[in-house]
Order: sequence, then C-alpha cells, then structure tokens
Amino acid sequence: MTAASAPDASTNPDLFQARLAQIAGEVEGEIRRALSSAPLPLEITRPDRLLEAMRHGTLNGGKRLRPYLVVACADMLDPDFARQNRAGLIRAATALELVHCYSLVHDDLPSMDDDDLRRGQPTVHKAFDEATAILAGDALLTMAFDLLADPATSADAQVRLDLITGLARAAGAGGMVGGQMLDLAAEGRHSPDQAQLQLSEQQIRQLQSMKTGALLRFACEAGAIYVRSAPDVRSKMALFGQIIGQAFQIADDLIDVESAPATAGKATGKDAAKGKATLVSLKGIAEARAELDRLTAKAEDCLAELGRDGHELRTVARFIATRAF
Ligand code: GRG
Repeated sequence: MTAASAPDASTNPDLFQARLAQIAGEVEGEIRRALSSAPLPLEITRPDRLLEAMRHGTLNGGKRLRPYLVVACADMLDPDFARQNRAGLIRAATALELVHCYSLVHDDLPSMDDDDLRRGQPTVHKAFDEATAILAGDALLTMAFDLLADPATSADAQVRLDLITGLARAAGAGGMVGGQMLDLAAEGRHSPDQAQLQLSEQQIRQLQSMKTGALLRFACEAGAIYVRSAPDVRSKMALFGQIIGQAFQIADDLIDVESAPATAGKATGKDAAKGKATLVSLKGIAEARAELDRLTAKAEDCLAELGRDGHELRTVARFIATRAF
C-alpha cells in the first residue's frame, strides 16, 4: 500500500465526496443561470443553438474539481467570510469551471485531440458541429470574465481585478493555452517531417505545469484572493495548488495507461498510441506512483505550514493522487 492510499484518520473521504457533490450542485445552478436564454444588459440576443452547445459542454457531469478547490481553500482560510459571501464565492468558482469546460471543448476538436467522447458523452463537435463547438468554447471563455467582473461576485474591486488578472494569466498564452501549444509542437505538428519531439523531463514538467497545472494552481490561489488573504498566505495556497496540479497530471497519465474508457469517461491509451512522452512513459509506473506519494507528502507539509485545520484539503490531495477517473 502506498502512502497516498494508506488510511489516515486526519482525512475524511466521505465528507470530501459529500462536499464535492454539494459544491458541484451549486456550481451547476450558477452555470444554468449564466446560460439563461435571456440576454444581459448590453447584449443583443443569445442564439439558441449556441446556448445549447454551451450547456452540452458544461452540464455534462464533470467532477467540478477546480471550483471545489476555490471554495475549499476560501473556507479553510476564512470560514466566516466564505460562508457570508457564499453566492459570490460560487460565482468566482464557476468562472474557473467555465474556462476549464471551454478548454475541454476546444481540446476535443478534430484539429486538436479529435475526441468523440467526453465525460462519457459525445463531445460538443460530435453532438453539434465543429464551428458551433469553437463558438461555444469562445463564449464560455468570455463568460467566465463577465462573471468575475460583476460586483455580484465580490464587492471588493481589487478582489475582482486580482481574480481577472490571475485567471487570464493561468489560462492564456503563458499558461494553459501556451501549454497546449507546446503539446501540439511536441507531437511534431510544426516540424517539416512531422516527427515527434523527444522532450526532456524538464520540458515535460514545464508543459504540464502550463497545460493543466496553471488552472489548478490558480484555483487554490483564487480561494485566498477571494477572502483577501495576506500575500504570504496567497503564495502558500498557490504552492499547494501547484503541487496538487503536478499530482493531478501524473494521476491523469496513469489513468491513460491503466484505466478502461468506461471508468475514465474518455478514450484511454492515447498517449502511448501517439508515442507521447509523459512522466509515466519516461520513468515507469512504479516511479510515477512514488512521485505521487512524495507530492502528497509535500502538499500536506504545505497545509501544515499554513497552520489551519486542513483536513479537507489533505483529503483532496490524497483523492487527486489516487483517482481513477
Ligand atoms: C484547447 C485551449 C485549450 C486547452 C486545452 C486542459 C487542456 C488544455 C486540455 C485537456 C486535455 C486533457 C485531457 C488533459 C489532462 C488533464 C485534464 C485537464 C483532465 C480533465 O480534467 P478533469 O479530470 O475533468 O478535472 P472533469 O471532466 O472532471 O472536469
């Protein structure tokens, strides 16, 4: 039994699953409201087909891990403030989920990963068409920033600005989108002979920290921003997010190697089929699992340094390291 899967009285998986489900429900309510057919002030009209595609790409059963992290981090740092400002906190958390969903819609496109299945259902371009999927992703991305800019999210303009800037940096050219670009380049798409690039371990880590790590890191930092934490606490929360982001990616690579599509809710075996280098392909399954254990321990140290009751986030760190879907 690895450290990450060993029972530990300081974690509570049932409570975590209940909280994850509860926050997912609140976020889905917020997504439904945001995707209402009625135009907002300054909008003209909202085409039905676009809204249906946006709903298909968002209300399709994701784990809602990123919004959960925003809420759980805010709750840990300032439970009273987080409780009193719950509706705004859920709006902030929903903005991150909209960006995540957009990235999945675009990642599944024929020109990117060309996937037919996402969260166990047809991808948006399969259920609709490619142009509609591109537009649905574009509109989800802009809607995220609309949510964050609205005073209903936070009465504090500095908080709104920090959330907007942080999300833009995590999701944009130097974050998630940049990571996707490096990933496409690694597939050999831009080299004359289309040959795969042999990435070094350091290059793989950098790519992953951008493509998937940046948004998870920011989810934790956003919780600290929302409750107006001091800069050192904000940095520590971002570090926690960075560590669990690394663990998330290794677990994702292991799922690709070890899980059946029915369990994963998406196609698996894709990395090997494409000859794609991951930390798992580079170091092997046993070393990847050992790294997950080390990352879980580091995440726990980080929480201990914050000096709060971090049992819920300790459970999250363990869930991320041991998840099978
Ligand atoms: C196309 C702009 C653009 C970016 C794509 C995030 C990303 C960049 C692509 C996703 C490809 C992928 C499957 C990466 C592995 C890690 C990952 C983000 C998995 C999906 O996240 P989960 O497990 O999904 O949180 P759910 O469905 O639960 O929300």
